[in-house]
Amino acid sequence: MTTTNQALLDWVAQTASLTKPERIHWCDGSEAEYQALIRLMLERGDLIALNQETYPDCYLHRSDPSDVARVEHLTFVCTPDRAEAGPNNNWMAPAEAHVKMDGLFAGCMRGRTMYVIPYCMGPIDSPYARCGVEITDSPYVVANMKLMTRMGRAALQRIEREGKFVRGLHSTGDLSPDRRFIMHFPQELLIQSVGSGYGGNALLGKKCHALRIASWQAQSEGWLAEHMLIVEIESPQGERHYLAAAFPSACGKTNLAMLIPPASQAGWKVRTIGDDIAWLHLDAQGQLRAINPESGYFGVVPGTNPKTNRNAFEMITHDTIFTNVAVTVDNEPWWEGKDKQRPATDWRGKPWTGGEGATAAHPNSRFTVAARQNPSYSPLADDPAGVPISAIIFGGRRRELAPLVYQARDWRHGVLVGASVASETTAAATGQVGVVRRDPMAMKPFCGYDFADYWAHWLSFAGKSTRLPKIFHVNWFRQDRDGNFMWPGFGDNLRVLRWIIDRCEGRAGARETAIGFLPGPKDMDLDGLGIDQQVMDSLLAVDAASWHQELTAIAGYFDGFGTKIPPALREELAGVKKRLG
Ligand code: OXD
Ligand code: MN
Repeated sequence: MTTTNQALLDWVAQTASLTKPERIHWCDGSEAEYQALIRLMLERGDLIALNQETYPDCYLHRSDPSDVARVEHLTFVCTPDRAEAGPNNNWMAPAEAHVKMDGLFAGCMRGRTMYVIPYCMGPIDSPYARCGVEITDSPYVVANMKLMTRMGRAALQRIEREGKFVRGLHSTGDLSPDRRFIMHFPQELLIQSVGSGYGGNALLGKKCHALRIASWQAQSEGWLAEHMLIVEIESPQGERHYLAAAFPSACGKTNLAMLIPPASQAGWKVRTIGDDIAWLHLDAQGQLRAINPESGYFGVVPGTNPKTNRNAFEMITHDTIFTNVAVTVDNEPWWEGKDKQRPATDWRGKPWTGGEGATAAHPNSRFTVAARQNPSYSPLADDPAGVPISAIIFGGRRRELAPLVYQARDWRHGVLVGASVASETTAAATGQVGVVRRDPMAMKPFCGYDFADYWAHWLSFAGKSTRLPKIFHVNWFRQDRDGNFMWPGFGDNLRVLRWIIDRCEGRAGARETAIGFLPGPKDMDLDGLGIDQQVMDSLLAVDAASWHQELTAIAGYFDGFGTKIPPALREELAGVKKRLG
């Protein structure tokens, strides 16, 4: 396979002369190609076959132990003007970054195969979809891209028709953390990543293209590229709604997107459109529509079991690549929260001995799987027109303060609600876990430009449509004084989604508070839940003193963006403060 696109041919030739691969392979995206890659990786020891009777076509990849998560401190946005990247991004001047990266890429593919992966983010015929080409020396990356994106021949044909594509150059290099960098050059539509094989750093269609570069493009073209799941909810009467929800990494987007209604919610159906990224466009009628640019899931494994996420549990019993899970004596994958078995080896392949605080599977161990394997997959994930969004939901992992659910007063207030999202950090990125940090719109690691400009862009939608989705905030993670979760979560989150839908339809009650609208005691269906009224009251309480502290923290955070902060956000903040009294 080769191409008629001269720019692509030139770039491949230049890259080959810099990186000096032994051979070049143009990926066609076929099943035969995927199987050949699997065989190659099995031979090289990059993959280990799991129990093929109980887990057919499932494989385990053990990464370098230093390469297990996104590396935010090594991720840069390289714009000519530092102010474009904003205080929310690490910045490097493009010329300096190019010199650094060229040095690291020089000769890095000697003895290796260079794979050229044309891919399409979004349904191949969608006007909202965008193409890219990733060049990599990692067969693991190619196999993952096959599961995660629409890649190969059809994507290349679209690139040849359109002429425009995002370029992504990746090499695992020598996997040294000292020579690991993830660089974005938004003006050049270019990504360069070296020294890591981990999903978020190496599958360049995902975070690098579909969020950082796409958010940049979306700003100038009038759309939104967001860290959001997209879920379809169908009532027993057949009424369908589509919700988009932004939660930080490893805060339950995959579980919410695949929710299984509990027995008490008979007749409700939930289907998944996407679990991580949404591209949102206004259509000619002013309706916000969403596509999922991905076609697979790169999900967190620990905690997955039939109670938390039966769909995911079933989906990963075949044709799945596991990364950094433990293994049982029967050669089955194992992770904390799976079942009562004891693993034989841990994620590094060492005999499992247990020990205080140790986990057998890495806390950020992952599954990679094609979306079509999900029992709750919605065929609308392939609809070129996307789905109409009724509500946008923001949320974070917060032990305290943030109530179970509240509704923003309007779009402008909703932008403040999104901009002030804070959440406890998780193992999805290297660094300390469990520390509350601001993660506006769950985009802290992914917004490709200055957050102040990004919020202004969000605010601008108010002037473009009168039919915008309603905006909500949820928090499934409130804990009592003994550290127990107060809300059951998982399937029962449907009760909250139903209140949200009913609010959108103007048929659910609410009480107005300083921070927005909250359900009153009778406004949510709690039948069969057996939750104490007192617990519900504290889940839905708005404590003025704590909120005053929060507002001060948000104002302080905004100060970090200087005079660029949109005045509307300051006004909204002042409004909440005034209402709190
Ligand atoms: C992810 C992440 O992998 O957000 O989706 O880290
Ligand atoms: Mn994510």
